[in-house]
Amino acid sequence: MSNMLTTFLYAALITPLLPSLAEAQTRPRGFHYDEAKVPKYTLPDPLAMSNGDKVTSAETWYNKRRPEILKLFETYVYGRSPGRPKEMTFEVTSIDKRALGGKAWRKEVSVYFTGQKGDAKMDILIYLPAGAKKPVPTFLGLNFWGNHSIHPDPNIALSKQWMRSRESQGIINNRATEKSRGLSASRWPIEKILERGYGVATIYCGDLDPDFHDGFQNGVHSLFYKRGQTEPAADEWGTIGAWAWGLSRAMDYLETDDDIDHRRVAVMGHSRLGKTALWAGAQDRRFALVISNNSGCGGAALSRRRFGETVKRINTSFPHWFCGNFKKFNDKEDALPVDQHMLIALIAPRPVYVASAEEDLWADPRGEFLAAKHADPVYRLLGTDGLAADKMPGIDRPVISTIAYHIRTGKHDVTEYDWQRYMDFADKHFNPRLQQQQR
Ligand code: GTR
Repeated sequence: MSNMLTTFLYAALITPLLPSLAEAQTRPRGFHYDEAKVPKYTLPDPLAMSNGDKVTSAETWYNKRRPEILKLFETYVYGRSPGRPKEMTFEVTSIDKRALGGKAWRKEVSVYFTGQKGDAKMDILIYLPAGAKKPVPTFLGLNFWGNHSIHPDPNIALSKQWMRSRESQGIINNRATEKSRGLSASRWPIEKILERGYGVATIYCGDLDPDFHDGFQNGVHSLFYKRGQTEPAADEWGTIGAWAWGLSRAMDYLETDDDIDHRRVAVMGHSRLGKTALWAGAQDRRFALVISNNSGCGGAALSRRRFGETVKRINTSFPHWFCGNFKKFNDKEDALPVDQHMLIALIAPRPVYVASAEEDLWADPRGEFLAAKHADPVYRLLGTDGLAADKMPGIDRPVISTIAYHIRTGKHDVTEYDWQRYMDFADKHFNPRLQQQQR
């Protein structure tokens, strides 16, 4: 075929298909993307006990209702997780005080879950601003493609863990190669974060549990099986539970590191790892601030709206993410004893940021906003300003109160715009005095 003919055929036949292909990826067919199709629903009241008693004091919230909601999420959504293993140890495996051209300190730390050097470990990569007065407030988050993917820095140890192959980006036969360095760098603007005085700590999620369903044989689950147990019980942790558990174990380390201000650690995550950040922040009050970036179904979005991704769909595509009991709510969202606004409420009164993207309808931006909004009564009961917006704000108009929210232009991703807002938010809540001076 002549080149001209090929070009003509491509333009005539293929090009018109491209937007719909892209759309098919971000908006799978057979799901609702239309507000008019959202069914009528009633949300459980975060401030009413399961027996109907109203919660009117902070004391009752902390002593009764919060534990009740936490238990419901453990039993029906993410599963129960173990605590910190007694034998766990840490080892600083590298430290460079002249990293990134002198701008940063880079550390790598291995966390051995059983105290034995071997595969039952995770590796934390840490960057701290070189000139900063230590200890430094820090963003902690899991990454999708290995620590070496967040920056082209050739000195980050290359992950040896299983990861999904992506040949074009240097992940061959489920293993990272040199070519995959920096592959997610656009999602981690390290220099910008360091310039604003924050540190970054990150771990590859696959160190905790590789993201495919193998019946929970790989990953950390099997370290905790009772004699004869071969998989988690229906109310025990799935993969998101294991990832969130890893964030708490990273916090165990951060508490021992004098360079890091462990009272000002923000836990952050995108998409499935945003669901994870919320669950980690909900369970572990050592996280001073929580950020959910485009977390969608099973994250910040209300399940009862069934807008975009649904409970049934997520349990079918990712049978390993949630606990076995969550599958009972496939097509039965109204029977859930919780909805995702109550997950956000568990974080109260600590600052929480929920962020959406305009084109990310699969994650239901309005459902994410509404969950943040319906957590507001709990935040107010506990004496904060909650979410300072009655209606969903316009595109690129962030609302920065104790609950913060934005919907930005663009697609499902983490962008520098998102990070700049998270740092504004952290400045406000971590450095109130600095903020006053700047005004
Ligand atoms: C999608 C999934 C979403 C979201 C996303 C991601 O396939 O349906 O819930 O988690 O993956 O993590 O990128």
